[in-house]
Amino acid sequence: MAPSFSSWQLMGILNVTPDSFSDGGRYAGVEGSLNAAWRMMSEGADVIDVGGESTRPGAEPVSLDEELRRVLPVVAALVEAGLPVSVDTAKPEVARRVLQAGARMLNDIHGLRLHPELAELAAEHGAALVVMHMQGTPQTMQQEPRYADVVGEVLDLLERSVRLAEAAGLPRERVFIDPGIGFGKTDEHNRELLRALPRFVATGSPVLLGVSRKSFLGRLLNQPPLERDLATAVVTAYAAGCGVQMHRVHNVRACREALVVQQWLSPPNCRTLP
Ligand code: HH2
Repeated sequence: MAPSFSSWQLMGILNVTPDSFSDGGRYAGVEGSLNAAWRMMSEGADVIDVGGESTRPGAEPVSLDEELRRVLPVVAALVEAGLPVSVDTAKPEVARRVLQAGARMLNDIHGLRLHPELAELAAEHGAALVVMHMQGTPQTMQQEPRYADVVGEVLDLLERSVRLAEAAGLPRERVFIDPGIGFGKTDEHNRELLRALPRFVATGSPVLLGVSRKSFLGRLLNQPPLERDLATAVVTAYAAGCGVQMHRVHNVRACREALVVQQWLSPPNCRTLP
């Protein structure tokens, strides 16, 4: 999917997992997933991100067979319905099969650190790729995250991921960088990264951000995950003002409304787009 720099894009989250932190077990079967995807599209989603393995802190990894069983039928149904599909996976075999089934984007939370071949697969299929930053793994990442300079270190690692992707044949404009909010970061790290979003945008790579319902918002507002949509929309509008292009969210409608108002308020040329 060619990213558009003229305005923002919304990625709707469709977790086909029993244990995701905010929407686990919510969409029963292919039919339920398809309905949820259609609803997000009607609310303004540009792409649906299907995930078959929860990445919440401490989540257990799932086997290849189980992830394929969860993800493939849903991807096939969404593609068949003509919907643009991204898949959140760390497994090259899952990536290969969903790309063959018609997915247009891969979302790699390990930023090619575990499996650089994901970039070749995306390039072969003309797909886009998200490279996210994470310190550690979902099992260990929140134990004691440490950085000397969180923004500089995250930018450096993402630049390495982008170079790997370019070497595999992906043009830079098809590689979204993502600071990985909540992945091996304290609340203070998250805040520093959010304040530094213009520096990520200034790299010239399209930027994707995932803050939806994350626990730093829960701690700030003392709210459970399903009550964090207003806070998510506020951060989303702020991020768009910094030039972030793609927003990965659960409540598409709330975020779209926030983005429409934000864009209406922004004078022409005030956004720090590359
Ligand atoms: N966050 C989650 C999962 N995948 N991918 C990218 N690129 N950026 C993110 O911030 C990101 C991501 C975690 O959120 P969610 O999918 O709602 O939960 P879970 O991992 O428990 O399924």
